[in-house]
Amino acid sequence: MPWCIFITRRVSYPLSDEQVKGMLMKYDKNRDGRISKQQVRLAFKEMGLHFCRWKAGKAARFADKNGDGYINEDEMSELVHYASKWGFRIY
Ligand SMILES: [Ca+2]
Repeated sequence: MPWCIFITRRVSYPLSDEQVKGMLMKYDKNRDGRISKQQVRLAFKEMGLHFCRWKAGKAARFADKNGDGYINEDEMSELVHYASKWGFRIY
């Protein structure tokens, strides 16, 4: 089954895993080194990527290895890896 994904804005510059993580970490407003699943969705949306809600939730659950409801820096690596499988190109 194809991923339900809408690319609304062209990302015209190459992004490394670290840059994507950096963009996600901007949403870590209280700087505790982790972001909520809701913030992950917001981050991808502002990067020009829209996922159907349950798909984004599935990705966040996949990445949230310790099940605390937040994505920390280690788990973010999983998320970036998972995102690349959606056809979100990371150079
Ligand atoms: Ca977690």
